[in-house]
Amino acid sequence: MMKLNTLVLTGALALCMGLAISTHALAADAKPTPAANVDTDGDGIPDQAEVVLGTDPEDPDTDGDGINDREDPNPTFLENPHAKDGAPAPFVIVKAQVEDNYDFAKKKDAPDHFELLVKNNTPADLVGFSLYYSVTDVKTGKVEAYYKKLGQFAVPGNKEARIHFDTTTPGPARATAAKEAGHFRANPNGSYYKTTNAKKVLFDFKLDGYAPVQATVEKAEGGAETND
Ligand SMILES: [Ca+2]
Ligand SMILES: [Ca+2]
Ligand SMILES: [Ca+2]
Ligand SMILES: [Ca+2]
Repeated sequence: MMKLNTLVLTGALALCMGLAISTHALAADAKPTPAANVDTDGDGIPDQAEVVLGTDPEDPDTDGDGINDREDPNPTFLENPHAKDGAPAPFVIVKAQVEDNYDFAKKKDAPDHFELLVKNNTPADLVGFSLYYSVTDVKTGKVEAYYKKLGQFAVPGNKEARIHFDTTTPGPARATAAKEAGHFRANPNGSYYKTTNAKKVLFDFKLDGYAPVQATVEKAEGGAETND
């Protein structure tokens, strides 16, 4: 079974790499593309092939399951790793948004992205969150899922905090955006950004040692990748 998966993956990769190379060859006459064979994240898949595969060229493990994109039989899916039980969470999800977002810091509309508003119900700061989320394409039934540990992201005692999954820009702009508190990277080649079909999004948000808290939200057809 592993061998079959590997063969299938290798075939898909060869196809994608072939597409990337032929695209480059066509473009080469008009304008050389020096970045054609660049593998920014070092996972063994060139950036251009990652676009075709639907994986993230700036993340060697797009779905966060610990398996490198090149070795992962399904690089944009994993089962939910969160334990279902545990003590009641000391926070609530106030709001889950997938479109019509508003950047409160910059006081203007932001491009559609995932966003959670979380409220800490205790006086102590909370740190140690992880998020599992799935995106189901209502039209095709295809499901993508991702897992992220949110590192030092903190929700201050008795306060609210926003978490944005909107860092999809490449290169230096990404590095700048990643430094903003509460902003995390999302797969720029995932279905959320690449198709305008309606989506169902499930968030499973967990603080270490506690039961997860879930929220679901539906994204209407159309509107992907554009500002409100
Ligand atoms: Ca790569
Ligand atoms: Ca990658
Ligand atoms: Ca993976
Ligand atoms: Ca996977």
